[in-house]
Amino acid sequence: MSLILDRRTLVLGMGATLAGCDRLARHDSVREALFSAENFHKWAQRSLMARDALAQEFRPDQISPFFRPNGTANPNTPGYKALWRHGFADWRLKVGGLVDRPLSLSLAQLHHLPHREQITRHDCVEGWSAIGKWRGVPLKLILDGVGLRSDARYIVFRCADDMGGGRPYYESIDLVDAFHPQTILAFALNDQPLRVANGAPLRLRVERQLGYKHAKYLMEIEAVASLKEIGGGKGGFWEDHAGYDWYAGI
Ligand SMILES: Nc1nc2c(c(=O)[nH]1)N[C@H]1C(S)=C(S)[C@@H](COP(=O)(O)O)O[C@H]1N2
Ligand SMILES: [Mo]
Repeated sequence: MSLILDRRTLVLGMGATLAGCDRLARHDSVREALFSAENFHKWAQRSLMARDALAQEFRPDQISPFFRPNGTANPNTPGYKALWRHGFADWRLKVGGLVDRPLSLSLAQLHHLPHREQITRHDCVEGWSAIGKWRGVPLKLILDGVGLRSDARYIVFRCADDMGGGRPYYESIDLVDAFHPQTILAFALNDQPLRVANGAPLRLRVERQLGYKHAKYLMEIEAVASLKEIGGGKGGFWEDHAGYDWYAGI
């Protein structure tokens, strides 16, 4: 299938491709890979949209009066409480892994980098949505700054909240989403510094994916070649513990 003109052509083209693959698809594992909902979803979304297509942005009058917190609403660990008590002046975002120049960034340093502002809708897998205005630093700026090595394939986010047994929340995205213009490290919601409930002092916004990908309480960003060694190997806390899809495109 070369040129994708519209949904109809896409479906027709796909039929032909799959018919050609019929012999191959008789093998169970190949069939599973070809037809798994997750792979299809990811492939279809990537094929139908330009890779840098923007998520919808909204008008200021559409902002939800209250941005409901979900998941951890306060990490409440001794370490986090100490950071909070000092207004996050001692907090640092570590950026490392497969990069040329690892970094440690303070909130003040992040405030001095170029910002992006976007009014977007957050969709939680549990069935609620909220529109909020986010301000933060494009992740691309940080990744360009540290210099990704050529073997880096994913960006992993580690958070301050303890999900049990000392395991922090974590998430990961691929480089397409990492360099997407609306992927930002947000420190403000609706013109206020991020509240603890919404992920203070810094959280990820990755606007074309569901809520659980938007890691709150960021502590560390790591560039990796594979997700196999991260947590249970599926790339995120809920992916590992509840079977959520790693690619949660909306
Ligand atoms: N560190 C951390 N990040 C997290 C979560 C969490 O529990 N801990 N919950 C996720 C889920 S399921 C959602 S819907 C959003 C909720 O963001 P909000 O609290 O700002 O509404 O954060 C996501 N990021
Ligand atoms: Mo969620």
